[in-house]
Amino acid sequence: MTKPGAGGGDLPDEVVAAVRRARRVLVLSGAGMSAESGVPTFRDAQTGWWSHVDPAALATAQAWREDPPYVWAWYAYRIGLLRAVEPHAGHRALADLGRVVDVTIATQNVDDLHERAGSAVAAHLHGSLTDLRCADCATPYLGAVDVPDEPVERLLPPTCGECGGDVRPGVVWFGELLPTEAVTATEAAIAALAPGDLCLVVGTSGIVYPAAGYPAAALAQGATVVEVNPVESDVSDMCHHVVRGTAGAVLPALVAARRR
Ligand code: BV8
Ligand code: ZN
Repeated sequence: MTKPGAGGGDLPDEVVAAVRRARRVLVLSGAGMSAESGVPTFRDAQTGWWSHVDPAALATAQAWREDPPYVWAWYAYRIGLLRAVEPHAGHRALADLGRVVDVTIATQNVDDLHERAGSAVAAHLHGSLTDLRCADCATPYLGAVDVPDEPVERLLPPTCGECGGDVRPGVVWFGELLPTEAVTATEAAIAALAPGDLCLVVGTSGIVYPAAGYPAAALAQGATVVEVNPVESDVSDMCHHVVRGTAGAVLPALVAARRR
């Protein structure tokens, strides 16, 4: 069922055939999709300043309640990082594919790299880093965000203009519900899949639910499920094919092979 594959070069024939015949493509992307743009993944060793923290321990409402400046410092650092990075060839390949076939992207990522490459994103399942809002009254915060040049241990979050509350990132923390519109859009995209369509599972460890359950739902619709990930994940075994390579190498090769 699963086939090793190298970087972008020798894609399994069945994977090329699958992308050629698909009328609809659902892309389920995770942090590995952004890795080659320079955005650290969630569970690979955290690079730099935050190598001493467990992101999952910081991405909780409890951590925020206990120490908003500590949690905000981490998100401000990530907002600053995002300002300095660009989409890579894999993001652009998906945008190219979306111009010739019906591509729906449901991402766990809180960055805007798919959009900046030209893709429409149907669902940000875990929210968006730069959708800031008041933690108390939920008023969107559109003001300036000071980002330290160097990561700092603590940083006062911006203040809500309506109620004076702390401003929080618009991401979904562990224990929080996913945005209804994101779940609805993803479930509708899965329901629209038919045999012969394709689900690309790109750069996710397949650990976080309910997002990690979507590849199985696509499989149940009869879609061909293909994983693009340099290493095995928790969803590899359920995929029809796996291409052991990076998003930045495999996706351009896959989209180019479709054209041939
Ligand atoms: C919820 C935003 C209701 C914040 C994140 C069953 C059902 C429902 C919920 C649960 C359940 N069981 C447990 C739960 C609770 C929890 C959960 O799933 N816990 C896990 C740890 C077991 N889920 C929730 O709390 C969700 N809420 O369901 O509400 C509820 C509530 C309580 C109890 C029950 C129900 C909310 C989850 C959202 C959490 N927020 N992020 C932020 O960004 O700071 S999750 C976080 O992990 C990121 O968003 C990330 O996207 C996500 C998943 O990680 P991945 O994207 O997979 O990234 P990771 O680093 O893990 O892996 C990277 C992969 O890329 C690797 O495989 C690597 O090999 C690969 N890679 C590396 N380089 C490349 C590459 N691939 C390709 N190319 C490369 N170059
Ligand atoms: Zn407020």
